[in-house]
Amino acid sequence: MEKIYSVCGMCTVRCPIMASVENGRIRFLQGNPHFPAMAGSLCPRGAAGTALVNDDERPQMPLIREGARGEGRWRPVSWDEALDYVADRLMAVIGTHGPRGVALSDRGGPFRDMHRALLRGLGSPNYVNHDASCARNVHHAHLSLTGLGRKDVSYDYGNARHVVLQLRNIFEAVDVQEVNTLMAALEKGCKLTVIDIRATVSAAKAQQFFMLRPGSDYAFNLAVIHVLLKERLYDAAYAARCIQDMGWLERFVKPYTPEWAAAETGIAEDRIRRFARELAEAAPNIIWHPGWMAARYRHSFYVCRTIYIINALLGAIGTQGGLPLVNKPADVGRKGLKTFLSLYPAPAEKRADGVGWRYPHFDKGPGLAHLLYKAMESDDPYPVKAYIAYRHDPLMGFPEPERLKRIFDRLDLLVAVTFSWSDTAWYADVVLPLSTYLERESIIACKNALQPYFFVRRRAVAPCYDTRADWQIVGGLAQRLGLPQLDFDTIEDIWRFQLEGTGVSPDDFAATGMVPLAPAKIYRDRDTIAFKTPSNKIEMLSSNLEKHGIASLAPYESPARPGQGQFRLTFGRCVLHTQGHTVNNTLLFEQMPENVLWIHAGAARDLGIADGDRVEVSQDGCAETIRAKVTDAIHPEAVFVVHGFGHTLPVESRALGKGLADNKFMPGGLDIWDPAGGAIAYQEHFVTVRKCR
Ligand SMILES: Nc1nc2c(c(=O)[nH]1)N[C@H]1C(S)=C(S)[C@@H](COP(=O)(O)OP(=O)(O)OC[C@H]3O[C@@H](n4cnc5c(=O)[nH]c(N)nc54)[C@H](O)[C@@H]3O)O[C@H]1N2
Ligand SMILES: Nc1nc2c(c(=O)[nH]1)N[C@H]1C(S)=C(S)[C@@H](COP(=O)(O)OP(=O)(O)OC[C@H]3O[C@@H](n4cnc5c(=O)[nH]c(N)nc54)[C@H](O)[C@@H]3O)O[C@H]1N2
Ligand code: SF4
Ligand SMILES: [Mo]
Repeated sequence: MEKIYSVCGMCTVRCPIMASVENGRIRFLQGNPHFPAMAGSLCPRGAAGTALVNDDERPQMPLIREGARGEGRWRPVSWDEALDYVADRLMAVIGTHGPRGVALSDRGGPFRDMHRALLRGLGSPNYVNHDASCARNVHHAHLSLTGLGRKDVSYDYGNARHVVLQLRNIFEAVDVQEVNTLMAALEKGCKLTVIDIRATVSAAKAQQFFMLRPGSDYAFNLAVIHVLLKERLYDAAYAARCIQDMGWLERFVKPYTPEWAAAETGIAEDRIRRFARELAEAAPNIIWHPGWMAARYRHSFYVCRTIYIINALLGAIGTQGGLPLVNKPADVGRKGLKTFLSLYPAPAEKRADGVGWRYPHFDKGPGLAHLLYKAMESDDPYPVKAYIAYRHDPLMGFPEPERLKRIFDRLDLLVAVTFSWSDTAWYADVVLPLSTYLERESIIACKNALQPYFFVRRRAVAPCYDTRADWQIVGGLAQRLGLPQLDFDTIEDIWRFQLEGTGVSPDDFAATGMVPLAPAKIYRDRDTIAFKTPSNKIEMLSSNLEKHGIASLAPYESPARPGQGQFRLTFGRCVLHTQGHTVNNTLLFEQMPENVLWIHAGAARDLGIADGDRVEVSQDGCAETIRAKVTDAIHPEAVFVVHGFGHTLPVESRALGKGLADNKFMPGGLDIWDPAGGAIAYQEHFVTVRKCR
């Protein structure tokens, strides 16, 4: 049996995997055994990869729209015809509106270099990724304190003594290596505290669980800072060396006492005090996770920022057993991959989403997708008329799908590059079907880590339909658009281009699927770290934010309470599905065909709702039905669903009509976002629930 080392593609974590292949068929998928933290394991979605390959309800050949947008009448075409069609229309848009009239969005991650270079080669600045719907607040919070990105630090669970999860459900929103490392740490005596509005699987594994009133996290965190400063529990030597504006912070948190926070959060003041003291005992080996899907409230940025502040006060940032800095190739004396972006100059044009000029405090890299959509809606600052959704489903991932459709109606060209059907692909003019991750190879990527490494996805089996790998799709477009540097004959040519000067050859990946760039993990000396802020220190008062009129910490505002008979609509992940794109997977559908509505037992009793009843969730004329899960494990002000259900596409026979789509209950949601962190505030919406008759 042949062993192929590759990379899982069932979610964006991209775990290293090993596929056992016999006679061109995959017999078994498992974690790559050369990564000790994988321990050979995969999560259920990773194990269900074969069902994705065998799925005959995914796009199987290039398609061009015949009827109206979203009508679902398609003309199957050859790759040549599809690529000619897209290239011709892109050139037409560029002819009328200039290169800036073209935009591309993707899902972020390590395999973006070629399609980003395609957009740059055309001369457009309008690359965005999905992050405004996910972790942008976390990223900007870290940037404002340390000048470093969210991924410039790692979480050293293996050496931690106390881990805090707030807005983070590690044991269901899974990264396999993280789960395994944290489990091993817990077995060794590391303490776990969970702060959530629901008792999750992570909460069940914790020694301590705080069930907060939804949206009151900022109050909780301010009170913890208050105690750390008042009782002098912070790491004074670290603060003197690395932190700026401690006096200001102390004045800011003075009114935010645990007594005050108790009324806001519902957590007793002595529990908050005791918790702060416990953290200080374990410092600096603590990790208060800054959150991942923190696009929830208008002030979520400040939740993330206070989390990083607490990590800093306890001396954990840059520290072994805390949040040590990752190493990039140059940090370990190695040359990084040659990038395709370097083939073309960065466009001088202003971005359509206003990031970098209208909003100078945001990181320009991936922009903010909702602001791009608003530019498409208004032609302000200029028209954007062609849009490639590359591995991105904004019609499910952003609020207000009907408004977004009207926005997309203003485009001359909407292209979806995807391996599964999605609401966006269904609404597109052209679908360019990507081979599944087991049927395609990727460009080489670099993982910045304590021990950084290069890794690559290899094709385990040949594509079963007329689908293509990214490099073939991008190359085919590039060749037609006058960018021959991006058109390669073979993937090996691409790998050789990327590896130039690194001392690594494509063959070096055969043995384990990766090439380490350092002999072991390297922890940098936390006392010599120069942070990337203007002051080189961790800035409590962010010079970048303050310069642009944004408060480093905003005064606390109490979250709105739901009206009579209403609930705040909250959502998250489950271990069996990835966002909206696995519901139709035969194996995963069998395990979990629909989502349920978590509702507090007391509230349910008042409404006459019993566990398992069908209920109607409604809001201003929008209504959907779903089964109720009646439980004490959720805060009474909230209802909760797993995101990604309520599919409406006739091509997905299994997913069709199962469960409820949370994104439909967010009126005006494209305009409700966090001005300091940039992300959408998805949880500022309320619904009414009643039992179905
Ligand atoms: N199985 C699986 N794993 C995944 C994914 C997946 O789709 N499926 N997706 C990946 C992606 S893209 C992401 S972004 C991550 C997300 O990873 P996480 O952010 O950890 O996951 P979520 O379930 O979105 O949210 C975490 C928790 O926030 C809680 N929460 C909601 N509102 C509040 C609040 O006001 N206060 C507090 N304290 N908690 C609140 C929810 O109850 C939930 O338990 O997961 C990644 N991993
Ligand atoms: N209401 C609500 N909205 C949310 C969330 C929520 O919980 N509730 N969660 C938010 C979060 S955390 C995130 S990350 C976003 C996720 O939303 P998106 O960023 O859109 O990401 P996905 O749904 O994971 O994938 C998008 C599409 O890409 C396709 N695809 C998957 N892998 C690949 C690949 O390797 N290549 C290509 N070309 N296509 C691929 C999938 O089939 C899917 O159709 O949604 C956000 N929006
Ligand atoms: S967490 Fe699961 S689905 Fe995501 S990459 Fe890892 S194995 Fe695959
Ligand atoms: Mo996400």
